Amino acid sequence: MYTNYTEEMLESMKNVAAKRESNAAMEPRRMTAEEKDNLLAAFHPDYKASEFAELKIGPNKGEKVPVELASLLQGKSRIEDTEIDLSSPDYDADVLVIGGGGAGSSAAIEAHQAGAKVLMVTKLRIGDANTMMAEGGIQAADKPNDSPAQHYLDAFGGGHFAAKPELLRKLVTEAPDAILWLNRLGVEFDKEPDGTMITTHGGGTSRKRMHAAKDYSGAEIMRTLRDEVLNRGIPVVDFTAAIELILDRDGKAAGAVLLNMETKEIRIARAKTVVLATGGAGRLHYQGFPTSNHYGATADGLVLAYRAGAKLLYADTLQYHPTGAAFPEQIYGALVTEKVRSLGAKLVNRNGEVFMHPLETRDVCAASIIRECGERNNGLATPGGKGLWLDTPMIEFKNGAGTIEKRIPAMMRMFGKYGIDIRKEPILVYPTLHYQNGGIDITADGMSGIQNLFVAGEAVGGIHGRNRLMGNSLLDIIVFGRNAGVRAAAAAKTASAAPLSLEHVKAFAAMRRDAGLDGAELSPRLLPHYTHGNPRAENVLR
Ligand code: MEZ
Repeated sequence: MYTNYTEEMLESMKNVAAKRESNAAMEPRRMTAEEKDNLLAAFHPDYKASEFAELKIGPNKGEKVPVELASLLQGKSRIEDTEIDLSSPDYDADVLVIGGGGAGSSAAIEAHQAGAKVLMVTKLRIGDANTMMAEGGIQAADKPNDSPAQHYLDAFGGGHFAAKPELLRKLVTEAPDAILWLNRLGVEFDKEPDGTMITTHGGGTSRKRMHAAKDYSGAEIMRTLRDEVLNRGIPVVDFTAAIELILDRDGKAAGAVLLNMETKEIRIARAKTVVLATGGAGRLHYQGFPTSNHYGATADGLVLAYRAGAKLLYADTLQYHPTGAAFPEQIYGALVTEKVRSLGAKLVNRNGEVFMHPLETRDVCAASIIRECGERNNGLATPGGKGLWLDTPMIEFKNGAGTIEKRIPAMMRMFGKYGIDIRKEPILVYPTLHYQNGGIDITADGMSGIQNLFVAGEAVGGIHGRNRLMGNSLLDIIVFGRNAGVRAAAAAKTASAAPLSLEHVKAFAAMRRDAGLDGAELSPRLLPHYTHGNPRAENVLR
């Protein structure tokens, strides 16, 4: 047993153990739509008006986004005071892919498959991305009792009916093929001895359609995609961030200004088309939340695209994963996969009481935990704040000994490192910043408002509406990553070769001055402040 539990935790664990049997047997009721609406309005961080600021310039002028994001979107370009020579680019490609995660890799593979000369640039290394950190699985309606239409209804409702229908339709209809593609590339999905895919529920799903590789599904997918990119010989320039997009004189995307993260040298990449796959924003720590995200998740793509004139959609909505690790403090904010609840663990307060259905959608579940720990004062103090129990021993109580080691070994290991045996002890959890629901507005062909600028993965807004269901992100990086690669390669065939330009950067700087936005915040941020801009700072490369 972990030795640093507080007295309060030890006492409370006795309540949890005493009620485990009766809690395991009960089926908590689902909240009504009205209860959910009231709960969200009162407790979900997206509704905390003081944490949002109105944009004063740019395509979304007048709309509200988190204060940290507003500051970056309206920030000062890293090249504002530098003369950039565009006359002899360092790299030339048909398709420039910015970002080395799952979406960028899928795009690179498909563009290469279509015959394009592809170049991938990535701020850290290929695979240092949120894809690698995804755990619980990827959704696809490929079982006889399910259908893409059913998948659509679940995701549309879960996203508060705000998803762009054409994007969500594409997501769910192309999901079965995404699984086949990954399977063919070599992803080791969990299967029955006869080869049938094992599928489970996630929050808000009406059918079991979560395909997983134990609880390291993202790492398994990323491993496979990375191998494919490297085996194809696609050039990958790592430790190299895009710090501005380059347009051509006609306003079409035509490359990027790059920064070597180690030497700080500037490089120029010219391309016929660009795929932006820069991921999310967890490392901006909105509202002071910890995060389950990779160190590179600093919303760079949103900044670059916004400055170049692309519109954002739902940039005011974030996902707080209900179960971040709240204790011990060494793993504060790390993801405790929803699969733990899919396998039967319930959320329990300090008195050992089940206070909600464990598979409500994420926004509802997170808000409910925040209420339980806050207004209702039924949480426990942790070094980082508060938390309440996720009763993991209930999994084996319901499904038999050995289930945890077989189905969620990464969770067992993460807590086991600190002497916590999740088969015997419940774990403390609290919401952690997990996902950027909003992002760059795209059409179903993956193109942003800027011609020849394609976007894929977490940098896109609108696929999921205002809340995303578990497993639909690993899915969207594949569906929209592949799509962006195919479309970008096709568009590259007819792209004209107009001269390169950074006039939009100058124009944006002028807008900032006119709006009195003279703050010195340099953007994109590239890495969180606490790494001091050093990609080799401790833990950044894990
Ligand atoms: O889609 C996700 O965010 C996911 C699968 C997370 C998890 O809980 O494992």
